[in-house]
Amino acid sequence: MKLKYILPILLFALFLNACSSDDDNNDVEEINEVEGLIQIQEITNTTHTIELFNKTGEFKTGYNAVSIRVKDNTTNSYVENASISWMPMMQMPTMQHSGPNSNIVKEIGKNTVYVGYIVYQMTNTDGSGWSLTLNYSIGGTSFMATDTINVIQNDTQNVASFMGSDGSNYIIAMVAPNDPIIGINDLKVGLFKMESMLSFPEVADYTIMLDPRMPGMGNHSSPNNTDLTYSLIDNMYHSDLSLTMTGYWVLNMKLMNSSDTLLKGEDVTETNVQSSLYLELEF
Ligand SMILES: [Cu+2]
Repeated sequence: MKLKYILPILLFALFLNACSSDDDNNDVEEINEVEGLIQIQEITNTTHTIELFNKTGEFKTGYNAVSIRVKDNTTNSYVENASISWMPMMQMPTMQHSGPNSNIVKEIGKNTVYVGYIVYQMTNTDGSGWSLTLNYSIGGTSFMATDTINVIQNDTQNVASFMGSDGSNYIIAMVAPNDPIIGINDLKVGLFKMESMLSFPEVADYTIMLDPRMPGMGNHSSPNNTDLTYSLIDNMYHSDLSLTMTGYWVLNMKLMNSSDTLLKGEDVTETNVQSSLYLELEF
């Protein structure tokens, strides 16, 4: 075959090859947008499968960050333009109640993943009691999916419900650190007011005084802790938490409202070894 025939064939082959490799790179479905996460559960209805993920694959009492995908049951593709809300509910013997939960937003930089959080303030010993309802709309059409969920009791007290001296009920939940270190940790805590059985808004501009202690070692404290203050950036409370060694710590707290009135908690003294408001941590 003469060169003038071979050259066009070669070029055409190169062109085809370039096209097909381009196609591979642009295939969004090939990118795993939930890499590093474990599926907790799927909640399905006739049209969609709602996939729930987090780092452990389990709901536990306390603060739970949740990643969500919505799969179209007909096309098996993930919905990119859903607007989603949710309502966790716990059925108790004589009443039902929800818990603190965030709005659900599209995760920045992702096409198919939506994120939010739920705080479960309690659960039954067998993990039963809670259900999760998702209301969502896609292109103006509304859908609903609901199912029971399993919520396991966390080993340590990472969430607490209490009544303040103002007569209001509050929920406090530890958000971070997830992996504590010896040294200064970024402590992050959510504070919510129980306005009703269904409404638990974030509380702004209070102060939470912090006194971490090790009950197993003479109730010693640690240096360079700071009190928790409110941040408008994430609507959570932040402070420096100093942990001088591994083991079991009690984070004693005192909650002050925005006019510095004590709502809950006491100083730790020789005679009062623990505040009535505390969270626990073990590492
Ligand atoms: Cu309950």
